[in-house]
Amino acid sequence: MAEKSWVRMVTAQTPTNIAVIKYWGKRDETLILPVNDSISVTLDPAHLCTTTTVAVSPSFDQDRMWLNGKEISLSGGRYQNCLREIRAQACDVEDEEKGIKIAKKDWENLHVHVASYNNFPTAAGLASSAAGFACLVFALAKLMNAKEDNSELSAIARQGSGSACRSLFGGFVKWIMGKAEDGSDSLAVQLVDEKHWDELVIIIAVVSSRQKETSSTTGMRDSVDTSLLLQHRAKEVVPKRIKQMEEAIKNRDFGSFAQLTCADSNQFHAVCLDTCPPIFYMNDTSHRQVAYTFDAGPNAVLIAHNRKAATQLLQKLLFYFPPSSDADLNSYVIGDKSIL
Ligand code: 2P0
Repeated sequence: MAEKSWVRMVTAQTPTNIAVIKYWGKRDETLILPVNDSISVTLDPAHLCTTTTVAVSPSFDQDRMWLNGKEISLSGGRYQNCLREIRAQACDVEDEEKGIKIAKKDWENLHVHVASYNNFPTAAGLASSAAGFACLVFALAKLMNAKEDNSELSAIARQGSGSACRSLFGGFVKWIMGKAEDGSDSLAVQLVDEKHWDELVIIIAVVSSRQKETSSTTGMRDSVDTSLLLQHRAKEVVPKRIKQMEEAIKNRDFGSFAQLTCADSNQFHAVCLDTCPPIFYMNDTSHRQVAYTFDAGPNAVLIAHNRKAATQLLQKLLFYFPPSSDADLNSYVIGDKSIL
């Protein structure tokens, strides 16, 4: 390695994803292994994404991270697991332009600094951890010249936050729950890319950007411990639904797609109600929306068939819930899959 003055930096941008067949419940809390497969659609990075810059320098004496400009601790197990796993994959780096040479074995003693920004509310049920951990792992992989493909990286991002594994790909993505005890086969695969169904338009009606009261981690732990409906859902319902959803996506069958998406959102919230103590992710405004799918927060994710349908829907939403006159409804975020 050369002298102490150099810094190597990489910046990456990763969009969030919205599940249409939901992940809810872990069979292993440390490795973050789910009780069922899930399927999501990755949003347009222009609207909901995390931008992360990672830097390495021999002058850094510890790993540090800033989220939206505020320093956060990296001591938690999830960050530590991601950092350890990605360091294990680090390779030689040679940047001739800057005169930087890092040997594989040097990575053990080098520290990283991470600066990450979300362009949307953090932890309001808009999957900020999904974009965040996916982006962190992807950026570190580039920084450290790791050779893993996106599916292999997804298995590392999964250990930061389950839903993060699905943000390593655009288009429609499946997180395969896997069978292995070490979690090596619990990873994401792309079902179809963003061009396959590019007329779909996703509208997110932000009814609250406040931090949610029950974190997904705590909520799903309580559901696994107490909800019988969750057991039934994971074993009987989701496996069939995954097959039907894959078929609907492949055939661009909007009727089946919408029916499955709504049914799965409803069942996910039914599991939350079946949990002891019950979890309420939707508020009164959410119930007044014409909703397609709700995540672990009150915001409605509406998926329109095409631009024309989206325009009509947005006109109605703006008429009935104008952002300025309803304090509980702040804004609409429009994700146009066609420009993913
Ligand atoms: C999903 N959600 O499939 C489901 C639907 C929320 C409702 O994945 O504990 O933040 O970090 O693995 O990934 C949110 O859970 O939870 C989530 P952890 P995560 O998108």
